Amino acid sequence: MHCRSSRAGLEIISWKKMSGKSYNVPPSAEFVARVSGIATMAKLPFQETAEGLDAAFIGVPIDTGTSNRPGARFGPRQIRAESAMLRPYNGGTRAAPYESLMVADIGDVNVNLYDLKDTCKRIREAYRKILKTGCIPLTMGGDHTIAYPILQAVAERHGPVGLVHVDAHSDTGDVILGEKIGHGTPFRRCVEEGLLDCSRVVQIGLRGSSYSPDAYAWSRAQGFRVVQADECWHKSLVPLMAEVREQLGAGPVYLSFDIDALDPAFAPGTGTPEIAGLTTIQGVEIIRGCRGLNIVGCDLVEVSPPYDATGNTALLAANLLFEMLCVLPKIKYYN
Ligand SMILES: [Mn+2]
Repeated sequence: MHCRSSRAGLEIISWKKMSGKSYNVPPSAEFVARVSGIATMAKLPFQETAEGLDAAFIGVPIDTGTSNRPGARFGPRQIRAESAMLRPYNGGTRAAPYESLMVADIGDVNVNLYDLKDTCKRIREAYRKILKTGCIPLTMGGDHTIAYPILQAVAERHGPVGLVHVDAHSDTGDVILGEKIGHGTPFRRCVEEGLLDCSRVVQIGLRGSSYSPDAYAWSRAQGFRVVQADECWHKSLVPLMAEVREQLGAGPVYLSFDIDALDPAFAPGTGTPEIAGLTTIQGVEIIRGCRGLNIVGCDLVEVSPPYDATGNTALLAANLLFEMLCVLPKIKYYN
């Protein structure tokens, strides 16, 4: 290892590898104090644009689409703070993301907290620019509204995409309080606009009380596979993910992970919690089970730090985002 950082700032740290390429690598806490420096995701360097990157962490700090507890606008900041614990290798899968891809934190979309529709426009335009460079965005939300404009930009580049949607809610509502745009409607809007390849969509973790006896009928009618949380209880999700990989095939896939898919015992800091959810282990199994898919973008949404008294929800989110990075195409594994 070669470490060029002499102070606790944000100098680019790089390892030269046998391939002759060098990549951004977070500084090791053996040499640079974990708590030092400006908070970026995983203590990666910050850069202004996605130029030259294979993957980028980006924040979308809004909660103006939220129907219940607000606070997700603080999600990206808190996830970055808790991400200081992340080390460069995946101890479970032996993935080596920073020997495979050039990754940085490219900051936040400049959202309009007073106008959700304008925010959606700003998100779409920001992601158009990111995707044009060939970079894969790993997004820190923000409430789930953001998946809609992100998927507009993603589908513009890749065509209709497959979707792995992990969530307590289907987010396929039509209108809420007279509004088409909100955190309960993004995937309805995506279907209407042809952004999804509906036979390659799976929703995992859905649960909770509902407004009708079959709350997920609309999803199923579109061709989505719906895996309710009840079907996941007490089980490993490794077999499920083998089926998901078969269903989604080789085409482009977007991964959208709402932290409320997990039980509030694990992730209390969120806007619309539902009991009897997935475990942390199942969440990791889902993401690791996406290895081999042609992932073109990921998000982790709905972390609400004001309801996250221990910081554990944001810590969990940071780790899930790292797991997402570890299953992107072309990642090197030491096994
Ligand atoms: Mn959601």
